[in-house]
Amino acid sequence: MTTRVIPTTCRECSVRCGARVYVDGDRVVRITGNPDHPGSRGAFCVKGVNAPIAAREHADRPLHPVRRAGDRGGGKWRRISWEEAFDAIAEGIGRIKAEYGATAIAGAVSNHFVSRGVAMTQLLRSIGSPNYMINQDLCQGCRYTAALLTGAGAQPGSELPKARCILVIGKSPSDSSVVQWMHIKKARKAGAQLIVADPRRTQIARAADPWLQVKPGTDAALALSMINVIFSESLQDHEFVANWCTGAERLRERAAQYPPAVGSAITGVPAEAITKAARTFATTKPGCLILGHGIDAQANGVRTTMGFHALLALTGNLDREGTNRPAKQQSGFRDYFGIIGDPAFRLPGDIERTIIGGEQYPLWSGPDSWSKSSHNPSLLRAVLTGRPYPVRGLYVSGVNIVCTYPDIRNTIAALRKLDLLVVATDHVTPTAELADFVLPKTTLLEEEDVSVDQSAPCLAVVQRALPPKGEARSDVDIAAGLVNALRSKGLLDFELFPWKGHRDFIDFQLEGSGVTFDELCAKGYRPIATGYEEYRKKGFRTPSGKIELCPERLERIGHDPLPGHVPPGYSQPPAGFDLVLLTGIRSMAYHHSRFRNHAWARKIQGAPELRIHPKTAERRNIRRDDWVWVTTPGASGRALLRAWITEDVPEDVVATGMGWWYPEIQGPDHGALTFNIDVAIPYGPPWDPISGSAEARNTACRITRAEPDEIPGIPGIAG
Ligand SMILES: Nc1nc2c(c(=O)[nH]1)N[C@H]1C(S)=C(S)[C@@H](COP(=O)(O)OP(=O)(O)OC[C@H]3O[C@@H](n4cnc5c(=O)[nH]c(N)nc54)[C@H](O)[C@@H]3O)O[C@H]1N2
Ligand SMILES: Nc1nc2c(c(=O)[nH]1)N[C@H]1C(S)=C(S)[C@@H](COP(=O)(O)OP(=O)(O)OC[C@H]3O[C@@H](n4cnc5c(=O)[nH]c(N)nc54)[C@H](O)[C@@H]3O)O[C@H]1N2
Ligand code: SF4
Ligand SMILES: [Mo]
Repeated sequence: MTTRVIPTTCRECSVRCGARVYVDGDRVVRITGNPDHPGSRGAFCVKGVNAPIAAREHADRPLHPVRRAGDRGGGKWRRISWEEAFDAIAEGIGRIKAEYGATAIAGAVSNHFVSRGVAMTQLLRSIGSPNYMINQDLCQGCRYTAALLTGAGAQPGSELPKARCILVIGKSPSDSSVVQWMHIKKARKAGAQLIVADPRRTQIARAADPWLQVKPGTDAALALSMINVIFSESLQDHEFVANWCTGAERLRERAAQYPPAVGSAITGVPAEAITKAARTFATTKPGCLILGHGIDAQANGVRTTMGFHALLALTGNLDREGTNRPAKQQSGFRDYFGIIGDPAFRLPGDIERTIIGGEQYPLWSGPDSWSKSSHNPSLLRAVLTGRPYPVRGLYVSGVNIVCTYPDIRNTIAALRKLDLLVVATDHVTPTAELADFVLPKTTLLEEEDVSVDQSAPCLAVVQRALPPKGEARSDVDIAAGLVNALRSKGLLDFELFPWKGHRDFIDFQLEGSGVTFDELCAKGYRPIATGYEEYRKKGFRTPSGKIELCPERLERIGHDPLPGHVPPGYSQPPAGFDLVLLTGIRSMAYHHSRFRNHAWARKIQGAPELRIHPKTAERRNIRRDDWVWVTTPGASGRALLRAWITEDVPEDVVATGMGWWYPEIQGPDHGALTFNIDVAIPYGPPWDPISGSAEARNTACRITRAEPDEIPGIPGIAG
C-alpha cells in the first residue's frame, strides 16, 4: 500500500510543532516532526508521536451525542442524534434566557487561540451573553495583561539561536517546550550566555551560568535590582530609551529603592550574582528574554512581568536580530483577536459592560481588556450565589475545568448547581461526567485549522489525515449546528456567527490573505514575512506608540504603575504551614489533564509526584514512593501525591505537577478529589489586583506521610 505523507501541525500542546503524518489506507502508521518547518525545525516529542493515534482509536471515546439518563454524575447516558441534541440544548438555553436573561448562559474554553475560541465567543455573543471563561487567568494572564500595558510583550521565537545572551525567568523548556529547548541548547553551544531564575534546579538551570535560585514569588525584586544596576552603571541603550520609552525616570526612582543588597535580602540570590547578571544581560547583545509560567498565576504577577519588560526595553533587546520580536501579522488573515475585537462581531457596549469581573478587572474582563473574558472565580461564584447576577447554564468546550481549576470541590459544587451543562470533548473527563449533554469532538487527525504561530512566525495549518470517527464533529461545526437550532426557535439575540461550518470559517479567515486553504496544505505552514525594527515605522502597540515603563492607564484606574515587590502570601503562613508548594511542573507524558487515559503515557509516569528535599523528607519520616498528604491553608481539600526525593528543590519547598485523575477509578471525579493538586489549592482571593489572577502556583503548605489504610487502590489502566 502506498503511504501518504501529510504535512500538518501537532496541536497536542501549545508548542505547535510542524508534523508529518504517515497514512496507510485508513490508518495513521507514524507521526514525526517536520524538519522543514520554520519554527520547530524537526523538533518533536513523545506526546506528538503517540497521543493523536491513541486519542483517535481510544476504546472509550465518545462517538455519539449522549444525554444524561439518571442523576447528575451518575454515569447513565442515553444516545441521541445530533438534531435531538441541538434541539434539547437550545430549549434548555431558551428556558434559562426566559427566566434569568441571556447573561445567565456562560461558556468555558481553553487553548482558545485556535478555532474553538472563536466558536465559543461567537456562539455566546449570538445568544446575547458576554460571559465566557478562558484558562489564561491560570496561564498567561499576568504576562498578557502586562504586555497590553507596556507594549513589550515580545517573544524570542526563532531569533533565539542568534542570541548571545538568554535570560530565562520561571520557565523549564526541557519539560514544556522541545522547540525552545532545542534553540537554547544550540545557542549555548555557539557560546551564548545563559542566565536562569528558578527556585528549582531544572535542566536549564544546570546548563546556566549563573543559576539564580530565587525564592518563589520574589522575581519583581530581582528585576528591579537588575534595573538598579543598569541605571547606576549607565548600561542602558540610551538611544532606544530616549526615543522609544516613556516613564524611564520614574522607573529609575523606583529601582533606586532596590539596590542589589535589598534585592538579595528579598530573593535569596547573592547580591554579586544579581549585579553580574545585570551587567551580562545589558552588555552581551543581542539578548533574548523568556518569561515562563513560573511568574504567572500569582497575586503580584502583572507588576512582576512589567519589571522584566523594562529590562528588555532598557537593553534595547526588541525587534532586532537575535532579540525578542513583537507579534507579527499575516496581512489579511483573520486571527482570534482580529475577530473577537472586530466591532462587527461584538455585543453592544451596555451588554459587554456586564461581563462578570469587568468592573473589578477592566484590563482583564472589561470591553477594553485584552481577553474580554469573564473573571473565572467570580463567574463560578455567580453560579453558586447568584451574585452579581445568576449564571445557570454553561457550555464547556476544550477545557477540563474540574481537573485544572483550583479548588476542585468548589468547581464541582458549581457544576452541580447548574440547570444546563453541555460538554464537548474527545474523551469522558470528570467535567464531562457532570454534564447533561456530552457532545463528541473530533481529534487532531480528523481536523482542519489555521492559526498564527508567533514562534516561527508562520500560519500553522492542521489538515485532516482521516475522516472523523463515529459522529464526532469539530467545535465550529458543533457551534454552527447549535446556532441554527437556536435561530429556528427565535432564541438568537444577535447574528454574530455567520459560518455554516468549519471550512466556511477557515475560508473566511483566509479571505483577505491571498492564499487558500488548499494552497496552505501543500507545505502545512506558510512563513509570515518579518522585518526588524518595524517600530520605527509603526510604533509599539500602546497609546503613546512607545514602550511604557510606567503606564499611565494603570495609574488612571488607581494602581501603582511601576513594578514593585509584594511579599508573597506564603511569607506569613498560619502555624504549621512550614513549606512552600510549587505546582504545575510539566510532564513530557501529559498535556495538563489529558492522556491520563492513554497506556503509553501512564507507562512514563504513573502517579502524581511530590518533589521533596531529602532532609525535609527525613524529618517527616517520608521515603521514596511513600504517599504524602499535601494541605494548604484555606483549601477545602487535601491532595495525595507520591514522594520523589530530590536535592533539586530547596529544603523549604516542595513541588508537583497538575491535572491528575485516574479514568479507571469509579465515580464522577475519577480520583481527582484525591490525587489532583488543585483540590488542595484555593481559587483566591487574593487575586492580582490588575489581572485578577489567583495565587495558584506558590502557596504555603504542610505535608504528612499517609497511613497505608488511607491510600485508595488504583486499578491500573487497560489498553
Ligand atoms: N509537556 C507539556 N508541555 C507543556 C504543557 C503540558 O501540560 N505538558 N503545557 C503548556 C502550557 S499551557 C504552559 S502554560 C506551559 C508552562 O510551562 P512553563 O512556562 O515552563 O511553566 P512551568 O513548568 O509551570 O514552570 C516553569 C518553572 O517555573 C518555576 N517557578 C515556580 N515558581 C516560580 C517563581 O516564583 N519564580 C520563578 N522564577 N520561577 C518559578 C518552576 O520551578 C518551573 O521550573 O507549558 C506548555 N507546555
Ligand atoms: N494548580 C495548577 N493548576 C493549573 C496550572 C498550574 O500550573 N497549577 N496550569 C494552568 C494552565 S497554564 C493551563 S493552560 C490549564 C489547562 O487546563 P485545561 O485546558 O483544562 O487542560 P487540558 O487537560 O488540556 O484540557 C483540555 C480538555 O479539552 C478537551 N479537548 C481537547 N481538545 C479539544 C478540542 O479541540 N475541542 C474541544 N471541544 N475539546 C477539546 C478535552 O476534554 C481535554 O480534557 O490548567 C491550569 N491549571
Ligand atoms: S511539543 Fe510535542 S505535543 Fe507539543 S506540539 Fe510539539 S510534538 Fe506536539
Ligand atoms: Mo497554560
